[in-house]
Amino acid sequence: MKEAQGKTIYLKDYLPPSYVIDETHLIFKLFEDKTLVRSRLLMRRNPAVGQQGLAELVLNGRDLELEKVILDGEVLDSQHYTVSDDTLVIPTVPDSFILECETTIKPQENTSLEGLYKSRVMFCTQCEAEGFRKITYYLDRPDVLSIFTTRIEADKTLYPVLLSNGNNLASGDLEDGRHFVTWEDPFRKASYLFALVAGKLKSVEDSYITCSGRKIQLQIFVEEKDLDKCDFAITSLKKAMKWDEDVYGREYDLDIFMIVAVDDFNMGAMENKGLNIFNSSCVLANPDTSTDQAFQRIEAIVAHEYFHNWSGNRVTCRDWFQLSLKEGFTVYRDSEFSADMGSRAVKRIEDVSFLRTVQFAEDNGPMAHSVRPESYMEISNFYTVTVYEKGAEVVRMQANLLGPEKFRQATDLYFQRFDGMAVTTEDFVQVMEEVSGLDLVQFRRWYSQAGTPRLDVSGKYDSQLNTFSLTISQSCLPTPSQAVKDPFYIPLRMALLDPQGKPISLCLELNEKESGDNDVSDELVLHFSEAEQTFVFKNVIEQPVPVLSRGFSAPVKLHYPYARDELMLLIQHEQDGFARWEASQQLALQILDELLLLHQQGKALAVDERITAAYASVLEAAVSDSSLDKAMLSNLLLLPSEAYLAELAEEVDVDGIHFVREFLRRHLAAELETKLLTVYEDCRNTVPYLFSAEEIARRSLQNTVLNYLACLDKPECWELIEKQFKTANNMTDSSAAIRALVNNPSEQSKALRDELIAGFYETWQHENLVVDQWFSMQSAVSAPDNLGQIVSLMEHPAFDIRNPNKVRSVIGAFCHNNAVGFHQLDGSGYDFLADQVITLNTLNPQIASRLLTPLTRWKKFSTQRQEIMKAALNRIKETPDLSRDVFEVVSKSLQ
Ligand code: B3K
Ligand code: ZN
Repeated sequence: MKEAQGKTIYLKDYLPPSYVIDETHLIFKLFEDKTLVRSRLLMRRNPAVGQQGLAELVLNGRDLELEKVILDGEVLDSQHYTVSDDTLVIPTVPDSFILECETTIKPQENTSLEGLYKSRVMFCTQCEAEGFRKITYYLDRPDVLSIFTTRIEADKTLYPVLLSNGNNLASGDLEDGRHFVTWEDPFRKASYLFALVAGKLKSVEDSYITCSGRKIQLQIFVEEKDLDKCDFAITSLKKAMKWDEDVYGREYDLDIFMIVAVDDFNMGAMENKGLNIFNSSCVLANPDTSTDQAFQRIEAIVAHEYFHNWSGNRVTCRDWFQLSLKEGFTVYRDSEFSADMGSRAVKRIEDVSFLRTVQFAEDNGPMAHSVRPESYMEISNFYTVTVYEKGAEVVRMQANLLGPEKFRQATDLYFQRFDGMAVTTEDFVQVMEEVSGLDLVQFRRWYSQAGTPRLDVSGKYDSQLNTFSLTISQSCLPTPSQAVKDPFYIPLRMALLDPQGKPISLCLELNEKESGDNDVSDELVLHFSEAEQTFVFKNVIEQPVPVLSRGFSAPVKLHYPYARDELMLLIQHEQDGFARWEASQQLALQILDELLLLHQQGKALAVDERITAAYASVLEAAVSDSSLDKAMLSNLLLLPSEAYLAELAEEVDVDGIHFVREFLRRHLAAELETKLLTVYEDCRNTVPYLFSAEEIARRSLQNTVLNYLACLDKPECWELIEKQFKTANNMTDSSAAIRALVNNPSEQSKALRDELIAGFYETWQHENLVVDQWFSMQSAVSAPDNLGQIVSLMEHPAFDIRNPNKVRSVIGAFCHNNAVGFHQLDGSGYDFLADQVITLNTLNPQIASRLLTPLTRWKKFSTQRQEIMKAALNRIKETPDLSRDVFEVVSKSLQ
């Protein structure tokens, strides 16, 4: 193990920088074998630290060949500085000075996709979090803000387009067929927001007039073949710009906003100032090649990156422990934007499903950390669902506590007070407190304590006193380095329904300490903050049914012993879309649990037909009332996913979960066949594709129903599927036809699936992003012997282990989403993943480390599986030259 590999960085050790960089001037000379980087930094001692700071200058740098260091015009002799793997140290510098460095880097050999690298024919950068240090020596930390100018020189034929942040200052021709462009970004920014792109790119252009009447030029740069897939992203960008003006009063600042699509990219996109770089899968779309889900994802990600211009770029993080300051807040902002663009209730359902499946599992695993982590070895490992999605829930709770007006006042103050600064989550909460007058002392535990709180709730109706008492207790399991948790403050937006499903006027008996809003209304927020509390409602004349968390008002696990008839009542009558859906999930969960127990005991499976009745009424409503939101209805028909069932289980019975869930799907399909067919016919439509909330909802319901019909194993249903595939005028419908067949083991289903999959490739082999979908459909096939298929997909000419999208669509889709295939008892899936992680460890540590997640969850499985999973982890751990990324995850998960 290298020394740097196991080094832990702690939040408590944070020190402000000893030096600041007022100006950063960069010159890049791009060549086919190397790039020369010359930096000129105008630096001085940090006045906020004064002489107390370190006198020596320590710059970060990695994988750089240092050619020359010049201090105030004098070339430094090598005895006046020291270079290590990670730093350049100059022991003595004046209080104010100009430092120039010349370095050589090899973007062509950079497979980590961090720093400056080559993606196919173009140069591009990814600097967050610590990639800038792979470009030049620098104070590569988010609290060092500088004005950047960047000159790029390159061959004019190969790289006619040269881009960086800010405004184009100058351009011109050079000798030998080369040219240059100089960019200046007038806004001070941290190095993680630096970007450079060079390539033979074409652009789609548009403009946007801001609320103050300024005209902003909008450009999306792509390879020529993708010019037909930019319109949607441009439209999304304009919607996001308008929304941020309307909802947050935020106007764009530069005169130009550029997006570049890149094929090789480690994540979704990056908010570099004025020059966002996107994974091509998160920006390129047209109806022929993209599903509704892909469109919605693009709309959300374009908005997310755009929103970062204020929540991230203008106001940034003091250190990387504060990452959720920008990410949690920006996810909250983008989810509200999406809610406003489409169906609010459905967006909430989707977000909560994701949170509960993925984030709750993270909270329960070896990498569990708080929204503001205390320590890390490799910061790239902390771009997590906890920092992003749970962080967004924590902002949402504050927004709800303050209410819309106060929250807007608070965000206005936050942006105004901290504009151009690097701040902390504490600064954010303080502003919320200052504006609202609320005491958020206990609330802050959401930032500092890891783990998902569990709430056990019981209800007691007293028909003599006409009271209903809710007793709630909270607990939270230990997480690494946090054995004991203090109670969280948990807001519960709740209601009580009478036996007819009507909300009751709530009158809460207040104790010595006020613990709830006292206004009489149908709904109130319980302020639950102690280990255990009882809330008593007066004037309740009949036994009520409680609704405990409308809109999922806090990220907790709620346990209430609902009787099934109570759930049926909520499914029929509850007015909050999320809570209604939640009741249907609870009903399905109870029934699936019961089936699993019967299956494990070797008994015959019998289904409680109340679920069939509930689904029947949803299907009837779909036909009888065209005003209902079909996306909501589609969600009401979805059984909890295998991944969520696994998350909820003490010990995951992989095959049992798959078996009973499929059994229930088939049972519902058989019982509801006629109704399903009616809804399918009702939803089928051959009008030209339209991306609208209503049309997306229609297709969603149609394809959910098709999924059930596919379970019936009937020739008529195969015909339907084949017909949908062949006549579809959009990717949503044609790929849904294939996906309807992935879980069906029957021979006819397999034969049809193979035929459609072959046809799909035939049609789309020239479209890189569609080929990714083609890969992932096959990786999702839930068959015990699917690993062989995965191995052969990796030999397909279109597969490339250096391309993260390909890795995700084959290896990721199999190991993360195909439990039955991955968790084979012979350990073949685990060995396969270990092999891939070991290969990727050298090529791309970030991707290697992310892929590892399913193995780290070994504690959730049977002892037999645990042993083989641990053996695979140990094999990875023994690999020489393990990257810091993989080392951190593998060592923490074996502790
Ligand atoms: N801020 C980037 C993520 C960078 C990830 C670095 N490993 C994208 C985003 O959250 O918008
Ligand atoms: Zn972000």
